[in-house]
Amino acid sequence: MEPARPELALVPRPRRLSARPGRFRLDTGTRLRVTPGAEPAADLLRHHLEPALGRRPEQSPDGTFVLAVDASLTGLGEEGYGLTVGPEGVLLRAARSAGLLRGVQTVRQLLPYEALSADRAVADGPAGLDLPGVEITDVPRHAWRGAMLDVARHFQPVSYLRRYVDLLALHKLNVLQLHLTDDQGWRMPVAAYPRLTEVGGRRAESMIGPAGSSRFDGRPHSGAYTRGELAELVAYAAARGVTVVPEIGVPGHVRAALAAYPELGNRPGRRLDVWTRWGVCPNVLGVGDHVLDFFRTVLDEVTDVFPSPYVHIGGDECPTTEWEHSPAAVARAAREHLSGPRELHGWFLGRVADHLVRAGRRPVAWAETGTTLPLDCVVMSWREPEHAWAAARRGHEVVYADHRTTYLDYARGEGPLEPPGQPGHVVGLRTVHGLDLAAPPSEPELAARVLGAQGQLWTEFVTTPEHIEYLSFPRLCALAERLWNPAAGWPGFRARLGGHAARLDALGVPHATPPGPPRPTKHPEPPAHASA
Ligand code: TNX
Repeated sequence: MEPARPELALVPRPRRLSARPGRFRLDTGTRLRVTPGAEPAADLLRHHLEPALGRRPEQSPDGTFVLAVDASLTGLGEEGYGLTVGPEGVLLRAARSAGLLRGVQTVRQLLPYEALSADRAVADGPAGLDLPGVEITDVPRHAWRGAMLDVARHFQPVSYLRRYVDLLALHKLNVLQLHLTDDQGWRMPVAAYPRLTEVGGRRAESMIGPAGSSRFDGRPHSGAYTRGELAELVAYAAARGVTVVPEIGVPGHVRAALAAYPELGNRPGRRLDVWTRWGVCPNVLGVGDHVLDFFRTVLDEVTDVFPSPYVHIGGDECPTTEWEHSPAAVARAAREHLSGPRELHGWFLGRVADHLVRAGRRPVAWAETGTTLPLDCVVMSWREPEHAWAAARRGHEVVYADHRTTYLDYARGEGPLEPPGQPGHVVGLRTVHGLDLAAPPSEPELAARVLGAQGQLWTEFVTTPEHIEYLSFPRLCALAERLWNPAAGWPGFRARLGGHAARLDALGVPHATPPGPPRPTKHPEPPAHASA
């Protein structure tokens, strides 16, 4: 049953929810009672309540709004929580502090919509800041509920990434994969190799239109993060229960790195520019020991900055033609007892994956088929749903990222107002909501290897925050719901989205407004490479 009261139209829908009589009035006198372990959630709640209340709620041992971590609570797992709201008080409980962070987002959604817009205090207005009486017990179905943002094709500053993290957290999404490197740009600072961002962080211009077009915009595009900015983003996301998973792609999609350090390539004397086209670039990494050492150093910096247990190493779309024509690569393949240079792809990824495993991390890679990646890798399957199951059958853990259901760079619909985007499929809201992670009926044991799923926002055609948000919402609402509570059906989701749209409006998310023509991109100065 879908709740009849609009303020109970939560997205994602909680596992169990029942309305209770009465309401709790939050006002400037409301005090929080915070038990040990609940401080991070209390900080987040204070941060979100402050604009609407006009002041930060205080803490007191006899506060009526209780946030409690209670390790003896069973059945709630890492991220589950219980929430009881009645006229006398609020009790938010979880077995782990991550569960409380999810509960705080439920509290935010239960508040009057206008409380979400940070620009005015609403507590003293006629409507006050009421929470409807409710009893919720909520547990997510899947542990990996992600969104990938490609900041390599078009750079976005950390100030914007913080807002994106906030929007993910509101929907209880818990992974932001940052696609930091690609043919068209390198955004991750590496102290040992400053040219990666100095040279690899800027391209002369960008292709207009899809891969294979012949027109270019004539405008340089650049940007890179500082180490301090990334560390701060990681902390900001962690305070919201969001893990930032960095992606450094190898051995293909590396043209920006080749432009910065030609010795990484298969023809070290050749000078390449940072790619200005879209599509699959023929240039890939060489397979000498110095290339592996270079990327080990890069990954050491990455693991220093990003505490995420998972580190993505790319692995997609790697043409092997250069290796087939390179005597050094052919010799390497023979030395490694491979059947030929084509197998260097899996071999290269295996060396890089080993390095991460030794550093205590889990490598993640895009599946080209699901059957060729090193077994240590978590497999992100994007081409065919069947690849997810092929990988799971081999024993991989899997994150489902099928392009037909989760690619947010594809158009939302056929309408004439849809902005130009990646040609290919239309991924409508209902398609995303149709995401189905059920294991094949004859192999139920595979279900346990599916960590979850992720939406992908590739940004070849996406230059502005407005465009990012138009493509992300409400499709990420649908993804979040399927991953949190797959039992909730389409009609109920549609109905609840009506109310939820008012929350997105209050937050200024242009979920219904196609973005206008792209504005000229800014050209920030190259970043300082000092670490923070
Ligand atoms: C394929 S999916 C890619 C990306 C493109 C995307 C465009 C994947 C692992 N590689 O490099 O941006 O298609 O939809």
